[in-house]
Amino acid sequence: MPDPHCLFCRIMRGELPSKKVYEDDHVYAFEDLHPKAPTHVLVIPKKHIVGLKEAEAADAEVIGRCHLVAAEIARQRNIENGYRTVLNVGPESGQSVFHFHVHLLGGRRLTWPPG
Ligand code: DGP
Repeated sequence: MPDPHCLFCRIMRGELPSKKVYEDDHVYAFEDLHPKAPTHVLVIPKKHIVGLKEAEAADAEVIGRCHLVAAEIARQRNIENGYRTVLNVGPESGQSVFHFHVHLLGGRRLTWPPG
């Protein structure tokens, strides 16, 4: 069920503006408001899932779909020489929005390990 108060549910429903990159029946992708790389896209399931640690077995398919959408966006943007998909899990990792999202970061050299 969508959460009426969730920021990303509201973005996905078009109640708040976003720069849409991709949409299908299960997944929505949009430009991050505060990009950390030339490509910084957020890929979210339309189902409200709080985060990876709250995900259930039934969410496996849509979590996989989110990653495959990220890979397709990277292909279209010609950043396949090096990009990163990131899940921040829990407040101490930097998760600030509690609707599962894959960060797709690329278009510049990425350092390892992330901070
Ligand atoms: P995280 O810190 O992993 O929970 O990532 C949340 C991301 O969401 C962060 O990179 C900034 C982005 N963000 C927060 N609010 C908005 C918004 O209103 N619109 C868009 N496009 N991105 C947002």
